[in-house]
Amino acid sequence: SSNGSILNEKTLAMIKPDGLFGNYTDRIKNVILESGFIIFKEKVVQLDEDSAASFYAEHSMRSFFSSLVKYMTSGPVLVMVLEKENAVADWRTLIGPTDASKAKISHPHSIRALCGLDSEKNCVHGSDSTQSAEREISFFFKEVSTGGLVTEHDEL
Ligand code: RTP
Ligand code: MG
Repeated sequence: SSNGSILNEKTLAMIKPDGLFGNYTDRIKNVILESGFIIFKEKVVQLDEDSAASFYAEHSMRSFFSSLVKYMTSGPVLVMVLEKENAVADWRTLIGPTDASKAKISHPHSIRALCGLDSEKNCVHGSDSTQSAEREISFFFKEVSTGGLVTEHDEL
């Protein structure tokens, strides 16, 4: 359906293990809601090695990959489907640059500046494109369609 595909764009947001351990969930959710997003779906998940590796498969050849998988499996994560006009780009702007230590200087009001530590432990994730958002939302929420409508699939 084309209904609301622009006005109701969706993105996948995640509070990573350091964000949950550090008790940043409420502060991050306040930023999300104050910025006009709707939290369409949310759940807490403990990733295992296979699922973390699969989620970040695009980085499987990078030197930091095994460290990234270890980090992402170090505790539970909170995954959220956020909905808003221009959700993908606007959430990426809110979280700030990947390296949280640099974010603290260049983007002091970003979420990564608030709760991140360095180039790995950066406390939040955001889809980097509408295509990634579609893949990542269905990775965690099989029942959500990114077309703006919810499709409930009958499981046989
Ligand atoms: P994310 O996918 O988590 O939203 O982060 P991003 O787009 O800003 O950065 P990306 O390049 O996709 O990297 C994914 C995650 O891998 C970890 N990382 N570690 N040690 C390093 O140099 C390094 N570089 C990236 C971070 O946790 C990053 O968010
Ligand atoms: Mg990324």
